[in-house]
Amino acid sequence: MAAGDYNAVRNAIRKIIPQASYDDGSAGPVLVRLAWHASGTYDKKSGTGGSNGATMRFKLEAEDEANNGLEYARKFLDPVKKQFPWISYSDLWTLAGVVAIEYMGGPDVDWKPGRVDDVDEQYVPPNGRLPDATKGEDHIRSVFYRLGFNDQEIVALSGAHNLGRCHGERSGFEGPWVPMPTRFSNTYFKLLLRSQWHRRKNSVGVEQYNDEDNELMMLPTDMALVKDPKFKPWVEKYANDKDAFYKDFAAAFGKLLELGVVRGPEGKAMRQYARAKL
Ligand code: DDH
Repeated sequence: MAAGDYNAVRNAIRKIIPQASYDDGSAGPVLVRLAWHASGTYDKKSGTGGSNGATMRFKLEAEDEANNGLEYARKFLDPVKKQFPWISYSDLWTLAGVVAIEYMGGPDVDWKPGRVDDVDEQYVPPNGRLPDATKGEDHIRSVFYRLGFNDQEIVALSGAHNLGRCHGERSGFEGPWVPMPTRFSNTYFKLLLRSQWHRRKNSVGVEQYNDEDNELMMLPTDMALVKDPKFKPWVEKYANDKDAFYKDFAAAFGKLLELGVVRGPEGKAMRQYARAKL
């Protein structure tokens, strides 16, 4: 297969998404989370972090507790990397998130190749840059403003919680947000507004919000989106206007994957350049 045939890589990623014995039968949600956590370490002031360099390959970042469970996503992608050794991990992880979103019925997200892996451990960003689900709106803003997002983009990105579930042994939280966690939709926003949510301790003693039947859940940070007067209008908008959500999600997710990726004249990302600015 010719180097640079990203359509062939996309097809190979699609093939590994159905995983009969994993979660809800799909690797899709955890692949989206890998792309997000690989990118969400960015710090706009220092130019450090971000998807370029795939620094989650190194122990320090892999063991950030926010990344618990993402080893599944990385392992699902191993055969694709073997089949296409020319693609960088950083391009593969971000592309996999984009392909998974499309596969699950979500919008097409613009994606550009060119990320490079030729970095060592000194480029690993410090642990603790990813959001902590036990916190509230101030924390959410401090993380996402550091990435360069505004309130509207924060709410749009949070709509990724239409996908997947929480795993007690990974994060301490338990359960899915929506009844069909492998279909992209705006159900998460509708549920945030419409259901009655009860603050309860789950089976491992962590406080979360559950519906009456304990089937669906929300994190404290999810509830902050309907509590905060600036976030809430966006939740309402996306609950009522699926097309606006898809469009805004695609734009914000595409922007997320580009954070810290500074491309040179040939399209290759330049890690040295970003570092020289520190
Ligand atoms: Fe998330 N997320 N996320 N999330 N996330 C979890 C699962 C998934 C937070 C915490 C958690 C985004 C924002 C936030 C996905 C995508 C995105 C889990 C459960 C926690 C906890 C992990 C586990 O137990 O396996 C917090 C806090 C925030 C925040 O904004 C404050 C964003 C922006 C995205 C995105 O993709 C754009 C996805 C997908 C999952 C489901 C993973 C899975 O394995 O299933």
